[in-house]
Amino acid sequence: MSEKLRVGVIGLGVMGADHARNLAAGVRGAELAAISEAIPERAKAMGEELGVPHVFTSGPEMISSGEVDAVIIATPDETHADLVRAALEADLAILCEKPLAPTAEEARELVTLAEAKDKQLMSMGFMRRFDLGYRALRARIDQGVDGALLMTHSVHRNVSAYPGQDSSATITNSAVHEFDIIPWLVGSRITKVQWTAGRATSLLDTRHDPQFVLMHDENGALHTVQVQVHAQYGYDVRCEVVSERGSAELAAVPALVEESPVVVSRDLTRSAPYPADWRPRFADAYRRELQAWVTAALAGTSPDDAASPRDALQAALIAKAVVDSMNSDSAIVEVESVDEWMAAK
Ligand code: ISE
Repeated sequence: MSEKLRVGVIGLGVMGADHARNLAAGVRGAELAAISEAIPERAKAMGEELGVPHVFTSGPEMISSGEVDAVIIATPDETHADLVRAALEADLAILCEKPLAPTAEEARELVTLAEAKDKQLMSMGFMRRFDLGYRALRARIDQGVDGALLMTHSVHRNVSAYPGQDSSATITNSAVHEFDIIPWLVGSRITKVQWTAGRATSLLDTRHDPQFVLMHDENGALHTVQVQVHAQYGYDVRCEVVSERGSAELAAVPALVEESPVVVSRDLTRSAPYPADWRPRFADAYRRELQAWVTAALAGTSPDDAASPRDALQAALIAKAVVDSMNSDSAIVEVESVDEWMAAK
């Protein structure tokens, strides 16, 4: 491996373009060595904008080119599994945006492949683990300053729903972030879940919105998740941790300091902006995630804090159980443990 980690970004949609820009802006120990994008004009334009040495229109070609030590996979969801397989075979370090694979069966095969490697070089892009707010909540729970944990309450709202998706996508694409972060936060496995929904917004006819999920962990704590993908007013992620002697929550929308460093009070109103989507909200987390992944890859490992392929599979198994509950009249559904799922064939 050269002195710097030569990183290639595959897929230049919104997430891939952000990762490429972050790398070009400077991540210690890394260089943006290559980009790949199926739309040639987009690949060329970004190659010129960022001065990237190698521009590809095929991810597999980049992977086998010998020009990169590491890849970020940010292509459309259904292409992740094949690219992960190819990158694992080429012994590259991998940072893959969720999901790992379209089904839990395919994810099992990829986890097996990833874990068979001598070096664990693969992380999944569950960036909330690098958000300072979630990290502070986790540290507080670990220290036990508020006594035993009883409940958590999460809210996850998007401005407008992606077109062409149904109600289950709210669970597998959006709530899956809570299915990753809550067990990580509280250090306990989710054992059973129940989906429910009430009155739906009249502004969306492609899926039920909002939706509500109840989860139980193996310590008996209860976790509620309210997801609303067509909330209109702003991108809003909240989390409150309720313990015996107190409660702690993420501070209100971390001010979009660069764009709007002030809260304005005027005309009997105090107002602060909301981000339009998750990228400004988690911009700092994305940068920290990238830096941790690069530093670990240079040391021949992956960051302890990042979600592993096995963690991503566990979050997908929770999502699967929630969708089963949705499809069975809000039944309470047991969540398969990832260890049992891996052992079963
Ligand atoms: C999107 O795909 C993401 O991954 C965002 O982080 C999440 O907040 C949003 O709900 C998803 O649609």
